[in-house]
Amino acid sequence: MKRFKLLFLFVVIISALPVVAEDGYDLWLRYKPLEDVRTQRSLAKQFGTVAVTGQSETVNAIKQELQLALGEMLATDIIIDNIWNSQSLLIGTPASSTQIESLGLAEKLNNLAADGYIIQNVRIGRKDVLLIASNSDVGALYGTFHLLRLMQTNQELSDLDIVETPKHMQRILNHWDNLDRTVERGYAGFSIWDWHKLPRYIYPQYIDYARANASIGINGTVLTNVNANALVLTDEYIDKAAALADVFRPYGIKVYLTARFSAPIEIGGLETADPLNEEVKEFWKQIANNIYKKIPDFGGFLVKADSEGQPGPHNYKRTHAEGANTLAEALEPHGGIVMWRAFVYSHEVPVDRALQAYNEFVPLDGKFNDNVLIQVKNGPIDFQPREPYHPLFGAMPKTPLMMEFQITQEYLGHATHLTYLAPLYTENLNTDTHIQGEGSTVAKVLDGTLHNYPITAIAGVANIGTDRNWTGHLFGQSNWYAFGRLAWDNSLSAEEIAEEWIRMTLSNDKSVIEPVVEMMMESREIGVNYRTPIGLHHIMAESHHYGPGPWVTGRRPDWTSVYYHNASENGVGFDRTVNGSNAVSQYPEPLRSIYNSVDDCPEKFLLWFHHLPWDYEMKSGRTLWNEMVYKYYTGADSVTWMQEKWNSVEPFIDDQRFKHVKQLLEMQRQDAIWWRNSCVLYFQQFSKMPIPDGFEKPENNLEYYENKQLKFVPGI
Ligand code: GCW
Repeated sequence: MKRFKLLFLFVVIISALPVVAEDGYDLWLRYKPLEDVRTQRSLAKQFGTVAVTGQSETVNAIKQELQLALGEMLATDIIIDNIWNSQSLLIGTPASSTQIESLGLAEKLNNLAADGYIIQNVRIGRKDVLLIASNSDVGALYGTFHLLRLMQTNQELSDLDIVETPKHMQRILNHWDNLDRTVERGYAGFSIWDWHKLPRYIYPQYIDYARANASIGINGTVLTNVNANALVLTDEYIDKAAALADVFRPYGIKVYLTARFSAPIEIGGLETADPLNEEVKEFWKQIANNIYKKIPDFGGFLVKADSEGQPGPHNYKRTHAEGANTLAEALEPHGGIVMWRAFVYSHEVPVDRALQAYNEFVPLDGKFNDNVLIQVKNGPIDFQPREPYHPLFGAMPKTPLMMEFQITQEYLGHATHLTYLAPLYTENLNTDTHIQGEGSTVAKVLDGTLHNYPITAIAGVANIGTDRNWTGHLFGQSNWYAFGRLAWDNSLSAEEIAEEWIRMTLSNDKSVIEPVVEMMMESREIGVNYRTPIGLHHIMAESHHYGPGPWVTGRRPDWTSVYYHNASENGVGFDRTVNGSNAVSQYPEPLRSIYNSVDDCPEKFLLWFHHLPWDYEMKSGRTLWNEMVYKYYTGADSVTWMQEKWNSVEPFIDDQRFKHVKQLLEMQRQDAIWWRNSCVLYFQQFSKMPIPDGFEKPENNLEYYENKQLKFVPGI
């Protein structure tokens, strides 16, 4: 009884202690001591000794993670053995453990894709054992992280029968990092790759980067910007990339590089980069040989060609297929792949930019070598707060298409605004293309279900930098996390991922989970509403893309806002119907007809596909103008609602992270009003209609907003 009282007192004291300050460096791998003391004790007994079978660097990584994680969460020393010796936790492969082999799991494991795993309660002899098994050590590492996640999120560990298999073979981060350590569209400091000090100096951060990625199943990283520098293909830089590859290898992560198409000229001393030229082909083979000598498991090349000034095969009147295949041939003997981007559009081509990638690539279906994937952005323009899905998905059955999502928030408030992107990702992945009847989602194109792609892949443009918390905004971490989780399992919901992340990153307390899930789940729609409601797009400020810029005009129409919103006294919106640019024709039926019809088109895409008069009647009964005003105002007001949600968690989390987010939310509120006022005043010139009663009037005039120029915005 006395002991019980003491324990009770202890618990009270512990919970009354202030929450310790955290700087966010640990991401979702914080491994806090389990709050429930009883569970902690019993798990300490169960997992105090562990068997991790096998011998490899990956097995060592598993052991290190367990030492750290179990040690912290269970507040005890952890003893890890190489062989099973009646421990209650067994991790390994049938090849490394006779016990695992004898459990008859071969069929189950063989049915999984590479690096899939199972977590099961089994009996070995008379012993109840929690088993994590895979056919590969990396799979066992993934399973280990899964178990740790279950513990971090307070899940029950009995009766487990978990079977996990990744939905995409390659799950890749794209770093738009330059060799001088600036990061294009990077808002979290400089590049974490210190090219100058590599290969001799390895930061501990590189290992933590690998751990974080492995914990969510990411298995590839493109180290360099798609606006590429050919230098990275020289021996000096290959050595540097090789040093990173060595750090990442135990965590199952392959290194990729961007290949500048004109490299044969720039570093090869040739006069041409024509992909059909024999010397050029030889150059690429030589580069590939050099790389594989130093990085035997090198993943391959990512290429941006004939796009925004990057050189490409068009310079030599060759097709994208001819360009990609030359690189693919060089990589093929080594097992590498080419990820060739479909983000191409030309200012010389006078057609709607949204049409160009499809027009360029669909005729090339079937013409790419087997180790080429086409990497397609989620929407046909460019990572806008909302876009319909890219019509290439589903239109190239003979060519593996991979997704490119943007994790960094180029158009969604950089590292200043809180925007949880999983709702954007899932909206896109779950869109039904109907190409093979109902249920033909974009996700099923990507994961190979529909066209049986021999390679499947998904990429996300990273938001990582040297900031102590990696992503600038604490909630930027949730986007990295969500990308990885969806890359592994495209059937997860944005909400369940949010909850997982909150539990691991902030707290398991429902006073935190509930308001923060709500806030995260609404945040993207709120961001759409105060920037580009009802299908508006590309109306942000020039070059840095942070603030509003509906007034942007310029020499190159497809880089201006006026081209995209097309506002005049007659109305607003981009006519992409059959009477306009006919972009609708690139979508399969019934989507083509749905998008083409002003009545059927979802209102979230209305001004993407239609040009409509200001008094057009919306489903709400409001005029288009009033609806637009309503969206801008509710969007901006909702940031205050987010602030209230966040304020409510103050008692439950540490001061440092609380204040960090609180300050950023206040900036976001002010910026949202800036967006709202700018856009409403700008469009009002054309609608000539009043801001309806009940909405406060903008405090400044349009001229004020047009003159508001930010200087030195990072990430350009
Ligand atoms: O979104 C645009 C960006 C460019 C980027 C380009 C691309 C890397 O504004 O900064 O360049 O897309 O995806 O290639």
